[in-house]
Amino acid sequence: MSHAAIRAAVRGLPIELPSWGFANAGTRFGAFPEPGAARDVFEKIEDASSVHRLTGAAPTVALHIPWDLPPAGGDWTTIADFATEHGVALGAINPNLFQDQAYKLGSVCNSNPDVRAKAVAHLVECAEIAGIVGSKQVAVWLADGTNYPGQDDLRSRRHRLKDSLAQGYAALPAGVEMLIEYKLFEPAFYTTDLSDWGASLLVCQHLGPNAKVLVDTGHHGHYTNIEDIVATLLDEGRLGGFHFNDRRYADDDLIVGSANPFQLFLIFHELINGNDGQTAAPVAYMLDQSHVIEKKIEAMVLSVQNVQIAYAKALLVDREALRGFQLAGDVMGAHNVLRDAYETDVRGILADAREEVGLPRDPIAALKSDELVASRRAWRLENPPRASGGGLGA
Ligand SMILES: [Mn+2]
Repeated sequence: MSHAAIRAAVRGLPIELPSWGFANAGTRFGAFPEPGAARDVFEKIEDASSVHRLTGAAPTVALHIPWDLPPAGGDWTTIADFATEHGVALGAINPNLFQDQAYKLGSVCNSNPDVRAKAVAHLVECAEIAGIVGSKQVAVWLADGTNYPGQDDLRSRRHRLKDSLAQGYAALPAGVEMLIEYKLFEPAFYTTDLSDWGASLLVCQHLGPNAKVLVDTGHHGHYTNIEDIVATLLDEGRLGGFHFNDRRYADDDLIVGSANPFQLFLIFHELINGNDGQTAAPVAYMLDQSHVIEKKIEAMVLSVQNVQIAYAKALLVDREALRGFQLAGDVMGAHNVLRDAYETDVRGILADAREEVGLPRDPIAALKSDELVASRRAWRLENPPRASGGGLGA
């Protein structure tokens, strides 16, 4: 593929930023606030818009309800308008079905019908918010599961799961998808009600065509072949999108491409293969990262760049040569086609892709001297937030 085609394809890949990645977060061991970090939905949108202004690649920001709420007297239109004024739009709406005290033993799978009704009402609320702000997805992740054998009846939980999610699905506005995320374990440590891609796919098939699987790259067991899952889901028409992040041991929410960039490259190779061989499949590309010790905006800019690097390398794969080697049974020939692409330094191509449309060649260097980002940080140190915020560890 020509470098011009690669530059155009990379510029055409929208990467959604998570509002929660800009706020002060922590682990259960402690939190280390970054002075001037975003405290409310307005400030998160400001910071996301900075990443988009510097990279040109992050036009939407995902919201998490109720970590992101309009201020008293405001409504969701206020938030959507604020985003528009800052050159971005609102992306996936993420319900929170894990933090309320009522969810101690689960949300949509809880044996208590009152708790399930509360969880369903929240799903319906998030579907309505998606309709108001123009979101294309409601992205559902459940903390539901059990910690001990015998704690609950597994098949009953499964029936509750399908029944509850069907009620949320029925509330989706036209054109809005429900993305169903899975996670092997944590916070539940014995069973998880949606523990892998197969469990999510079965639920999606039960719900209907607008339910699709959301692959969070941090939510698998060690050595799981994520690119193989991607190829399968894409082939079944049920790949809804990604929550990109990276990890070494478990769901660490580290910067995507920091620990295993080769895996990210192979995922993009399948996304191009499963589409038209020219561009990655049009699914939702979202980051899901929570930065504890990183500088938050810089971490997002680097994440965007890492995704673009993986994509550009996958675009470099000589697919015609690859097919030839595969059909000829030339194992090493085929493997070397992928290696050649992966070993290519694409940073110059990406810098050219930015410069061509008036963006900084080096967005991180530009960020470090950005006056608007600095002035916003200074303002936050002197003024109270404009809305209530919150989030894990905040
Ligand atoms: Mn996720």
